[in-house]
Amino acid sequence: MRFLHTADWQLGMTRHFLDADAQARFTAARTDVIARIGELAASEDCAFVLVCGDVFESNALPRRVVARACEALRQVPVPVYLLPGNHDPLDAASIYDSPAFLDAAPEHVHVLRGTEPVAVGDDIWILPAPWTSKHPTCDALAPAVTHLLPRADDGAASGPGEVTGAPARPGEPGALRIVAGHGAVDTLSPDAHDPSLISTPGLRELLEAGTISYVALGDRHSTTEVAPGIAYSGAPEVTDFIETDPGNVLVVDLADGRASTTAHHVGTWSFRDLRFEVDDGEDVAAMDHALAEMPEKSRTVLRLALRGTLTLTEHAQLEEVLERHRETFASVRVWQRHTDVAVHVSPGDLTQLDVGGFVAEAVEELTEAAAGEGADRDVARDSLALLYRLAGGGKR
Ligand SMILES: [Mn+2]
Repeated sequence: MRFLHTADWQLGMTRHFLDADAQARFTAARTDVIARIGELAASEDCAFVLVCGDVFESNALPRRVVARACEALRQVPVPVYLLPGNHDPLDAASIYDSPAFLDAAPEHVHVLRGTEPVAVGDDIWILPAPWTSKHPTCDALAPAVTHLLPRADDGAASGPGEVTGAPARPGEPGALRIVAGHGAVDTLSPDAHDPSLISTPGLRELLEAGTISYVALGDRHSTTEVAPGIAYSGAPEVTDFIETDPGNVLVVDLADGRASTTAHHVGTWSFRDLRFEVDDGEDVAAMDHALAEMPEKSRTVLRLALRGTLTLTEHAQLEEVLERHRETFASVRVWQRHTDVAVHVSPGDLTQLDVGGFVAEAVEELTEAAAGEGADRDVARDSLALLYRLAGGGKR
């Protein structure tokens, strides 16, 4: 038995560093990846697609985001199970209860609204743990795992028709049971006081005993194996710089009750942190070349850490290079916290500045301050760099 595990679609996500044009492409990419997931599910012979939370960026999104998501879901040729996560919890304002969703959701798309086991095949069960608020007060998986705790009449199996009453272990002893959850796990979270933290030792025991076959998780946007049989699929399209391995979905094989996963890259966007040492014009030209060589610029977001010392002329060249690449990349930002480019004034810089009168006097004063150690040194350097650009210096 095979299925496709994904999560954290974060449909409708906005990023402050994208301009309107890039944001529109980013938004479209998050929807377009759904069709590729559908194609992969078909080509890999997956029985269904399981989305482990944060399908939507929030419960309050423009109607068109939901409409386009439903339209994309329509193209997925297998059943799709959506688990509400912390971004789209099943609370009073749930997006899954909005007319936009209810009117447009295709019939083969199912929202995992409760913690009762859901039969998804011949003795194959999903044990869902949907979020019902943004701040759960207990282990996010506890409500689903309750069904697996030993019972007084342990050994008696219940059938598909009997799961709506008191919690019971679903299916025959050999049933395939997949836990679907969302949230941080104890072994990876730095916040030990988070009440929703998912405890892994119990899950590992259930896996080893064969009571469950796989724990499908969402929340962590990088593909991560927590332990054998417990995994985060990661987000199918990147959402942040901190992610180490985003853009994947997992095809999960369940054979003999054990799971094996294969990651497939489906993402089209990338967020890159780059560092450059810039100490002269050649360094700036090398950076220019490195950026020019990068592929898929319209879907690449850059954050640059720059270090070095440049003359006014070279600094103007740097600014020109950055501005030019901003035309083709989705975003090019200088990461101020990790950037330290000192600008100094060389005699050559000033001979290029064709200014006279009071401007020349100001340049002289600023040059003195820029060369000194006073508190106004940086302001003087920035002012000179600006003046230099405004006066048309450094044009090639
Ligand atoms: Mn998420």
